[in-house]
Parts: sequence; structure tokens; C-alpha cells
Amino acid sequence: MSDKGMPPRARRPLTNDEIADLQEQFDECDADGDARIDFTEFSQLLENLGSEVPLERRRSHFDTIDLDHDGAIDRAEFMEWWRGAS
Ligand SMILES: [Ca+2]
Ligand SMILES: [Ca+2]
Repeated sequence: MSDKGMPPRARRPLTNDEIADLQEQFDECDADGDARIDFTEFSQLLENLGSEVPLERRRSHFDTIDLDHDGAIDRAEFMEWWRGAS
């Protein structure tokens, strides 16, 4: 009997490819190029993903991702969200 000991969605470091991918996503999302995703840009991202999330859920989602609550998602927060997203 073997115990693999690995949960199916274990957190792991991102590969360079994934990081490059995320940075691309981030830049696409960051419409005004200030290296931060504000709520408007985030809303747009959700729409681009085809997600029909009601406005109040977007807001709470946004607040969850915005770890330091400065009103915008920076790259680190974006990646953290992506890694933790289920
Ligand atoms: Ca921006
Ligand atoms: Ca933030």
C-alpha cells in the first residue's frame, strides 16, 4: 500500500511559463497600464472570461483578492489569487 500524500490541488510554485502567462493576462487586464488592476478593470476581466458574476459578488471577490486593501490588485496579489483559485 502506498500513501502518495499529495492532495490533488496542492499549492506549488508557479513555473516560469505560468508566470509569463499570468503577467500577460495581467497586462491585458490592466487597461490603463498603471501596473494595478482596479475594480473597473477587474470587472472587465470577469466579463472577458465570460463570467456572469453579479456586481455585489464581484465586489466581495475583488476585496478578497486585494490582500492589502489598497483598492487595486497588484501583480503579486493577482498571482496569489490565481494560485489559490479553485
Ligand atoms: Ca490599471
Ligand atoms: Ca492591493
